[in-house]
Amino acid sequence: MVIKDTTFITSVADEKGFLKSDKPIIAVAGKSNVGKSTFINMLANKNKLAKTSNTPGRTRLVNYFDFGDFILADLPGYGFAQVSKAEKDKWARLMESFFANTLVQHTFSLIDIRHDPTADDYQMINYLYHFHLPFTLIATKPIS
Ligand SMILES: Nc1nc2c(ncn2[C@@H]2O[C@H](COP(=O)(O)OP(=O)(O)O)[C@@H](O)[C@H]2O)c(=O)[nH]1
Ligand SMILES: [Mg+2]
Repeated sequence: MVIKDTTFITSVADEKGFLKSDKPIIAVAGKSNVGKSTFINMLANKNKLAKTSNTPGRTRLVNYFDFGDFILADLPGYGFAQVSKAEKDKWARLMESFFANTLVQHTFSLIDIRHDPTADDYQMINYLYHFHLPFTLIATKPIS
């Protein structure tokens, strides 16, 4: 498959906005700051398709990108320490609703290879495994 033109589609903050598409949807999951946006930019061969940041973000948005033959959904990061229990619950509800309402063909689950997987990483992988959702683990930050 050749990825030619890639465009940002939209950011969605709640389940009412989840995208329905005839194209296959591939999700990108991982903790905040693991390198999800960097990974998406690498696939697109663009620097600024997805916004990257040095500081773990608090935004709870699903960002959609059109990759031509498929759609990439950049999922909100998890595991950000300074987040309240209420915000964590909100994230969990948003993600459950995303996977329940989106026909996700595949998930790239990004893990920072410099550290052991976190409890949240295990939870994410267990979730995908439990619901028989096909996924690939991607190790990020091999060189720091
Ligand atoms: N050393 C190193 N830094 C990376 C790598 N991937 C991402 N980063 C950096 O990690 C930070 C967070 O990346 P970002 O893509 O915004 O993470 P996101 O929150 O998961 O979308 C940025 O400063 C990136 O430049 C990598 O493979 N190696
Ligand atoms: Mg990001």
